[in-house]
Amino acid sequence: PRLQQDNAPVDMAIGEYLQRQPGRFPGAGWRIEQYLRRLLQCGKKFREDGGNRQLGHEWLRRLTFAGKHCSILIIHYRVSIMSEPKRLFFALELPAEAQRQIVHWRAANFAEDAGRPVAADNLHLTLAFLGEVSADKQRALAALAGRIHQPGFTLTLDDAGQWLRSRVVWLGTRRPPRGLLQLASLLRAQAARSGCYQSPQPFHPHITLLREARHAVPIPPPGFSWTFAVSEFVLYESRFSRGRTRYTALERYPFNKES
Ligand code: 3AM
Repeated sequence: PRLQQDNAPVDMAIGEYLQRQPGRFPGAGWRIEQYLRRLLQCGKKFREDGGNRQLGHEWLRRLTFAGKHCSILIIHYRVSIMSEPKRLFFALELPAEAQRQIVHWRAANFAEDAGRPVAADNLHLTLAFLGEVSADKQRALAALAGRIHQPGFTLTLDDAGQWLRSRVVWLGTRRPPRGLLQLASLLRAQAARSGCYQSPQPFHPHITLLREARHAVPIPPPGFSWTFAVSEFVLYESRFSRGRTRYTALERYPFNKES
């Protein structure tokens, strides 16, 4: 086999494998894990070094070994991920500039001990929470979402508050656009019909800013506002790993351009 400087697909599969919690594969799993870690390091060094021959040969030797002995494990791992239920929700993403400004505003207006701040790139407006969803159900829900046709809308975030019961401080809108309410209501109805439990509480569009806000915190007086155009909604996966929640966009659904 030829030495290739770019072996991204292999690195990606191994990287993903290593991200999983240790102990998923009993027996020789941890040995293979150590081996793969060294393999990744070796490939990284080889690339950084601009193709040093000796490193390259070591990497190739390790890759060949991994190819023989680890590919079955990696395939098992991939299949197990694909068939695991995922925690999903539909939401609106915030433009990067709005995220930046909101995080800045939050830092200036809330005490550090007010609650646990949601990371900037995790800020979102939930439309429908789906819960743990199998691959089949995900396909069905994604197909239904893909059939939604509606024009985009403009969202103004000019309201804030706290829910003591769920311990969150949120940012919202005083006049929710009709398009937003329609979209959430449709996604929730589709979710409910597909067997995803939907909370009976009315939809209150909000962006969670702080979690674990146990005590009442002073809410900044009106006067703040962010306005942006919303041109799509997103299906997100929520994963908890290494002590933090990560949201990954799985599919994007652009609104109709015209109107
Ligand atoms: O947009 P926020 O942060 O309010 O609270 C969870 C988060 O909403 C909510 O779904 C969003 C993405 O995780 N969520 C989590 N579990 C839920 C549940 N059982 C839930 N919403 C309703 N029911």
